[in-house]
Amino acid sequence: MLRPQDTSSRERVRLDGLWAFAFDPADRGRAEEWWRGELPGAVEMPVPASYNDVPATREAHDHVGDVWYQRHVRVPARWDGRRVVLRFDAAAHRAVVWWNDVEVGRHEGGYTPFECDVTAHVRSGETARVTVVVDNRLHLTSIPPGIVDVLPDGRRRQRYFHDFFNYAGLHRTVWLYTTPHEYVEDITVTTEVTGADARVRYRVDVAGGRVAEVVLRDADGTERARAAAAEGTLEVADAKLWRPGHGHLHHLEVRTAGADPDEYALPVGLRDVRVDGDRFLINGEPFRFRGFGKHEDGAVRGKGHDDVLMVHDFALLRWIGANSFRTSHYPYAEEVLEYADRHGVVIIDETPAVGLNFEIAHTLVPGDPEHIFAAVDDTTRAAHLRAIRELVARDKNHPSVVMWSIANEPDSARPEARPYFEPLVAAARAADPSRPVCFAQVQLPPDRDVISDLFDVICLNRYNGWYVDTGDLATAERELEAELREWVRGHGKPIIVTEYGADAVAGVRSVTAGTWTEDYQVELLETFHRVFDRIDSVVGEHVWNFADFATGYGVNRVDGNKKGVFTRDRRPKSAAFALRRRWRGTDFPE
Ligand code: BDP
Repeated sequence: MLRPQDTSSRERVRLDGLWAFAFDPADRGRAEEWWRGELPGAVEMPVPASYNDVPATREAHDHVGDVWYQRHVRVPARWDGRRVVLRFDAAAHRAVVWWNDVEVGRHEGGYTPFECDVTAHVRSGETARVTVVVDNRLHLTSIPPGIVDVLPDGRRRQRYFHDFFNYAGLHRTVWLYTTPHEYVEDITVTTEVTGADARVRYRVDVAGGRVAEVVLRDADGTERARAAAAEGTLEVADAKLWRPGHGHLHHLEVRTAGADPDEYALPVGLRDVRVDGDRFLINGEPFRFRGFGKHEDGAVRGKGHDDVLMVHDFALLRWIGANSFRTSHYPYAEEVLEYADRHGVVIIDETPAVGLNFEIAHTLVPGDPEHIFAAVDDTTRAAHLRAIRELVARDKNHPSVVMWSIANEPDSARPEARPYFEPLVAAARAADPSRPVCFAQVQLPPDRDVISDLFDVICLNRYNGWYVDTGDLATAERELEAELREWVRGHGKPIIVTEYGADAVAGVRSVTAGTWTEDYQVELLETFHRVFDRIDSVVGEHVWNFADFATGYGVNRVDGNKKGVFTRDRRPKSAAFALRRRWRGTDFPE
């Protein structure tokens, strides 16, 4: 799915800013057809943002159910006769959209975009009313899963099995954009590198028309290859490659034929990714992942995309010497991927399939199903499949994305996990044969895990010294090493430890390094690093987490999860300096 662009044939307008907004805790809006007029009792709400923390009330923070957004949109008169599309970069978790009185689209899945073609409803020059209802409820049929309880006093309470706050709303930009009626619908590019040469395989889908030309240009505008077909291979001799730390981009310029041609310019990084034995290769060179699991999370705006925080986070990644991160536990804003493309930051791109596990959830009540696979059904699996396909459809052309992670910490010990995951892995491979596929596995030794052999890279979330052998780093070191060696023996694949860490409240220090101190966090990370450095197959270390982040209520959470190496407002804890000493000055370029 292509991102909106301004080109000679296309124009886009951002509909960000303050929208009219109403909570709908009693589900009145759909029955009363609120889209037909002004929202009752509306307040103003910024877009993009999570709505939860903006109004400063407990009800807003804990809201479970529908909320309504509305604004008026003036369609420029010069758009007369064009195709007009309303696009939501994200609506968490499901939305219905009306253009004036007409429903124009609906979508489920809070972290991937959707589009509503409104051409038939637009009168250029008119002012239209756009209304969106956004439902934040998580059910056993959704990804991520959850359960909504109705309490004796009539309130709803949302339970979920993942460890970050269920922020909701219009988290990313809303666009109105135009294209010609015959337009470039999609482009798929895969790249291969052989020595100094690169090959670009491309496919262009044109709605209602055909391709006139495809030109690959280097960053300075030099033409490197050209073709006139919708599908083909472009050879680039002596190519300037995209490499970790060097986000060199070419552009594939596509023009359609006809009297009203469409133009689109796709950024392309010339690189390739391969797993060979226990090595992870980028352009044939072994790559070692150093970085974090992150979150889209900030004070007040929650999961609302913010360029300021994004650029600062990338600056901190550079400061600390990280070369990569995982989009734990959902697809991040496309701005983030584009930034990573331009700056050579490597990404493991994850679906929102987090919390498919009752063993680690602390929110179960009597009467709940015994395990997750007894709770979810074909609808859940269809939602998971859609999440994989939508992730690949959105992100397939980003050179920064080197691997798909199709789930975080599912219950991979249950025999039912295998029939659940087999078709999903196959679907991920079918959607993109060019990248390895993984999932992040929770604290289970190889002999208890029933799905890891389906994947290309062993990604392990390990909490030795924290949830296991709390406070005892000597045992943690011994057991971690023994377990990793079992993985090496059993699978012979590259291993990335995709999570390890300890909670630390910034400012709490101790010479005896007790749990929750900055000092224990440093010692725990150093313990893991000693083990990693003794095992060749460990090709990656992603600390949990880049920054402190908001969670639901919990007796083991102090104003959220404190495993950040930076605080929520991005101040370094001692661990940040320790990581910087380890990571800087190695192979990460200045
Ligand atoms: C892991 C999860 C992650 C949590 C982390 C923790 O993958 O989302 O935040 O544990 O408990 O199980 O800090």
